[in-house]
Amino acid sequence: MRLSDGKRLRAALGGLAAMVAAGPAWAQGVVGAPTPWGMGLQESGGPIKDAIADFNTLVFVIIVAITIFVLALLGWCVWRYRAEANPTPSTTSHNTLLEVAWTVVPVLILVVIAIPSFRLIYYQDRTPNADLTISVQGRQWYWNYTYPDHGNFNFDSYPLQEDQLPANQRHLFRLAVDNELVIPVGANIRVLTTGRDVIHSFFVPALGVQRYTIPGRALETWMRADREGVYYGQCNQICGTNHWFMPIAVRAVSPQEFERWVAEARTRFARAEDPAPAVLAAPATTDTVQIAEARR
Ligand SMILES: [Cu+2]
Repeated sequence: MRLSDGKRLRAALGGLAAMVAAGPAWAQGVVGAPTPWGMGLQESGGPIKDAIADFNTLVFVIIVAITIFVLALLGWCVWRYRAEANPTPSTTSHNTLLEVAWTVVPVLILVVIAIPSFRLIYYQDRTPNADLTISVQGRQWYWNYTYPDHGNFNFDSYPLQEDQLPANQRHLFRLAVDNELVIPVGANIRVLTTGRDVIHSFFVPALGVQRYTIPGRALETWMRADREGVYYGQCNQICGTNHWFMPIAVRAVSPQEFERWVAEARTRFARAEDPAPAVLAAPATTDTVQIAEARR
């Protein structure tokens, strides 16, 4: 009996350890999402975010070092040159060596920041070897995704209302959508962005991707997810009344699962060629929820 109790305890502890290692149940499968009281950057899901995180660390170290140095210098001046210890104030107004130093040193620090900064800008700008292309269109107030390499099917992606989410996923309100943008894990995705009405911005922090979606203009960027899971983002260019409710969900799956999804999606979204229903032309004051529901 005791042995079986011990076994049960061990099994429970093992289960608990596995749960802790895997994160809370609601977060399983989720890789990129904001966390309560999160202070740092979101966990990285791919190479661009890794590069951004590295750059962030470099700049953070420099900032902390400068802050400590200035604070120490200030403290030393206050102490060393206080009136009590220094009754006759110095009348020094120039010091060539000091002036050269405090000009050259900041320039060097800026160069140290600028080189990796420019390298990062060009790295995230576009990929020279894209495995597939996805077109993203921002609309008031939802997203539309097209897969030109897979028969050009396209579909809309609307936010889910709070009561549409399972009870243990309510915290994903304002992040979860009905139709996620599905990508194969490990693939370099060329992302082309356009806008239909006003300027929006496609932003998925854990993948380190952000690009404006501008009407009448196609912009390019890229992303890659190295881990399977869901990466959440939001429109981050103020675009009207419902800007706050324009989430993005990117689901990274295995290449095999992606092929299966494509085959199914091509059938499911075959109606994509249909003209948009008239309800979309409703005035901006119409509740987007109603528009979203009418569209479904
Ligand atoms: Cu917006």
